[in-house]
Amino acid sequence: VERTLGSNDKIYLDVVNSTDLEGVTKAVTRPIQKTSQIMHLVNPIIDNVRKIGDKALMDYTKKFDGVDLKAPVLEAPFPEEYLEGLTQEMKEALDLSIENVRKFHAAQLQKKPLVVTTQPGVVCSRFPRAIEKVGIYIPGGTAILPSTALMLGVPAQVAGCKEIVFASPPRKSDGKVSPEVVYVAIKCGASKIVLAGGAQAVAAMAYGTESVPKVDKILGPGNQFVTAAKMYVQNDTQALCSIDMPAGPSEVLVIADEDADVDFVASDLLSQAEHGIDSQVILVGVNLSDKKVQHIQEAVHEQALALPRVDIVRQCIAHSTIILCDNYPEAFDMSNKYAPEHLILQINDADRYVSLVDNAGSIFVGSYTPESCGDYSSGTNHTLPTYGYARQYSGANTATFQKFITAQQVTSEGLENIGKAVMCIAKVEGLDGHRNAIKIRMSKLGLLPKDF
Ligand code: HSO
Ligand code: ZN
Repeated sequence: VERTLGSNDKIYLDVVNSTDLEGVTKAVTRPIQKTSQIMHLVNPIIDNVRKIGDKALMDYTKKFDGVDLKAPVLEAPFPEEYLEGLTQEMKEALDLSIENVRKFHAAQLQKKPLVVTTQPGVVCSRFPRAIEKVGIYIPGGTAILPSTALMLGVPAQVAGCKEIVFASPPRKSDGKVSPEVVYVAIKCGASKIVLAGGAQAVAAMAYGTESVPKVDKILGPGNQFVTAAKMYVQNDTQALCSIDMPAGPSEVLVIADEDADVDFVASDLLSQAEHGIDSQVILVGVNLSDKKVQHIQEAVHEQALALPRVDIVRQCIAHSTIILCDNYPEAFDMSNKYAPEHLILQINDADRYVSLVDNAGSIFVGSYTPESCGDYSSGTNHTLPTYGYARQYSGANTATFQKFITAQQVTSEGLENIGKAVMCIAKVEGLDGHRNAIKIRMSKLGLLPKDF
């Protein structure tokens, strides 16, 4: 069977051998982020919202979203009419997902205080405190994303954030946000929904306006304008605002072997591909026969044609690749180098291989664990590091909404144990004030060593 390369009519992936270094490099290279290039468009928006406040925010909503609002913020308790159209079935689906995400994230809360006696008389401790005010951005655009609202809203509530603010661009049709997002806002105890999107929504939450509270941290995915605005505000000491993580297009890497179900593999590749034309989709095959590769290609093509977002999928698959490896360690090595946001293992005894994973946002283990489960309902978070940042970032979790404070208590006995070391290091640093703070105490206690 001839290997099929991408063609115009068939929705096929490119196929490269792992020994084809150029082909592999092309397959795993992420698109260049244009954040710095669009800063000049984002800067004036941020400035205006910062200086003028609500009026600027509403002007941008009119300009970019085509909605003429009377007020830019919806306050809790949210009016009943905003839940219009929400079915019982949808409520139950959201309830189940919210509960699973709540369970998993509540289990991440530190139960016992962390207290360590490092030396007799020297007690160190660490305890979490919730970040007081958080802003959660929920994108509008080609798909409504109540799942993003719950993936960030639930952990914020679990962590104990005092104020949770949602922001999402209003719909052109009626100037509202989707009832699913409003429902999640109620379930998470959000106090406000800012009816705005883009850089203007980020600026409003970072600096505050007459009706938008200034928050301490902004989270959530968004387009390049949202990302650029988040990058800007996290570097502005006037905003004093942190962000979740750098964001790039969503991505999946599937590792499959000869026993994998071709329909399952194809469905996982496509569920990622439908996110956007810039999504990254990679299949790493372990010892796949030519016939298997061909069957996967056909399954991708057949399933893609049946998807409403086939046009997006076609463009994404056009730059997606199957990389053929000879063995499992090679496949995992490839995956660790790429550091995918999502890693799906459709291989025999998949759970035995999890220990080989060093870099990934979240792992989907075994053939009955599609990414969709984690995207919505299993309990893990779907806000994950993209763009290779899985090397150093974790996905959103309960600690994302907390900071940790440390404390120490030193007794006279403790001072006797560490005082000399402190004075010694302070001396080499030329910081006599530091040295003195120890010396004064030790000499009052009659503990000062002769040579000090
Ligand atoms: N896979 C996306 C999350 C998502 N999927 C939202 C569906 N809705 C990024 O992790
Ligand atoms: Zn998804």
